[in-house]
Amino acid sequence: EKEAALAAASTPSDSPTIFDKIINKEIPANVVYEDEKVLAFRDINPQAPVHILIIPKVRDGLTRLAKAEERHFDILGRLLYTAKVIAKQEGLEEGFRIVINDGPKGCQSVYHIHVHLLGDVKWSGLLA
Ligand code: DGP
Repeated sequence: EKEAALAAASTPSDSPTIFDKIINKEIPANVVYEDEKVLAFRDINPQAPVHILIIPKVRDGLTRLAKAEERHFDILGRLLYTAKVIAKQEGLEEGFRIVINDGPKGCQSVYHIHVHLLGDVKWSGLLA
């Protein structure tokens, strides 16, 4: 599992990602939540019965959590708050898992920060 996740990780980059195409509706996604700042959609390769990605609509330098600065405090809070809202919407009353992968050694593959919301998780390991 860990080796597969590390193999999927890619080199950090400031280039636009596939998530911009989802934000701009150039490619389809199963959107579960949207407001003016945040978009959330189902992961194309789900690791749990509920697996949703929550992203800022404007990346503003947040390719990864390691790039966070004070100006990002609001959006970082919104991403987590939105995870809670969606968890309720998805009926995850008994709990859920939040994951943020950072960088090549943190299994990150898409360099537009995103929060993974996982529900009905069966596996108890650390990786999604
Ligand atoms: P990470 O490894 O933390 O960078 O997670 C990136 C996730 O993005 C991974 O779980 C698969 C998902 N993903 C990649 N491309 C697409 C896509 O085009 N659509 C959707 N819905 N998810 C995608």
